[in-house]
Amino acid sequence: TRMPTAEDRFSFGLWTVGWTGVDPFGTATRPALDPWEYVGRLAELGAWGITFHDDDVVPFGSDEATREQRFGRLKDAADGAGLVIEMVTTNTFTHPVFKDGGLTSNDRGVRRFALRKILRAVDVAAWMGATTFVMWGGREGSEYDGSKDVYGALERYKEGLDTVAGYILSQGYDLRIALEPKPNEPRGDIFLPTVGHALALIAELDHADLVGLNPETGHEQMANLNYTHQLAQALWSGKLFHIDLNGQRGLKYDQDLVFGHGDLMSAFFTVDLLENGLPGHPDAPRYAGPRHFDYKPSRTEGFDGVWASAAANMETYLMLAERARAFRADPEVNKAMTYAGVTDLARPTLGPGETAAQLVASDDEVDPAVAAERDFGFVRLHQLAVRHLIG
Ligand code: GLT
Ligand code: MN
Ligand code: MN
Ligand code: MN
Repeated sequence: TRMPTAEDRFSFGLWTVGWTGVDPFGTATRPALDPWEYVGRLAELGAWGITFHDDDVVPFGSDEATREQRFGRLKDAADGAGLVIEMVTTNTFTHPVFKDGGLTSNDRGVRRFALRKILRAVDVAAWMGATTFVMWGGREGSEYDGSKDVYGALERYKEGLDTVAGYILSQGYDLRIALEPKPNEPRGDIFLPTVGHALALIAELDHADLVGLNPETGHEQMANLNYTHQLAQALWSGKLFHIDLNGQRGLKYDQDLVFGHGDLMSAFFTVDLLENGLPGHPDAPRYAGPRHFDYKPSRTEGFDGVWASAAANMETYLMLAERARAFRADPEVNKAMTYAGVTDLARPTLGPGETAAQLVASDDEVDPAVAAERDFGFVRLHQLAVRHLIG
């Protein structure tokens, strides 16, 4: 596979390569470097961009001067390495003050604290030139049903998002908000557990245009959902603002494996969608944003392993992109797709101007017994995908 280049628009969270390996059962297995120390190496590997939480760069509670100095130093390092800071986000989950959430904490003082922290991170995002502001509400949720007024929590979530979006508009920032769903972990149940839930909340917002999604592979898979379908629905809604690519194997804790190291077949179709768009819909919205990786280099790895795993994300993506292109270009695949009726779904079910009454009265009804005999050939089509994937 060729080396990744800036045109591929691969980006990494500083918290990914910067993860020290702390988990609920063990302490760090690697030292933390300063945030700017990750930048040069990512650029060398072929990344185009970086992303970060406010607290990844400036320790929680730092004074104004420290913020200016450290954010400025990171920006200089990114500029120097030719890396774009494409997205910035806020940490409203690590500090114990957020133990019952930020925007939806039962404690109003905490809610005000969280909202202020988010708004200050929005200013940082604009300063860094980021165009996406991710909001992952990892602590917004509960363990005990009786402890949370869910109606009120959704009202407060909306209030918070309306306030942040209104602030972005009033400041004239070129920024869009991307909500990141997750079903559980660290909370027993997290609000906005899936893409669908987040879409439903967005529809109720005052500035819905400014708010979209940042779906993560493993998060949707932790809800036993099909990640590629979630991406497709977000695209259909015009809400696929950003993505977090990684790997997950089944219903267990959030693994954050390298992209493709979980469900490889699903990763193939994710890349097929991102690179080739929806079959039969040349004019449908396409994802044009960064290919952002949100993974964790396993805690068994030293620094060599950290960089090898960062490279692995990009290599896997590029290999899958090559194979997905060949898949779509293969005449046998196109024949199988036609046979399967894949592109026929693009045709409206009613004729132009046809009414429900006309449909009921029409005499072109299929014989259900005959239609039921149709062979769709889905398995053969899928095997062609397997052939392209394995080579
Ligand atoms: C945290 C989480 C990720 C989110 C990050 C953005 S933070 O690492 O596990 O899935 O994308 O807040
Ligand atoms: Mn994850
Ligand atoms: Mn995560
Ligand atoms: Mn994520």
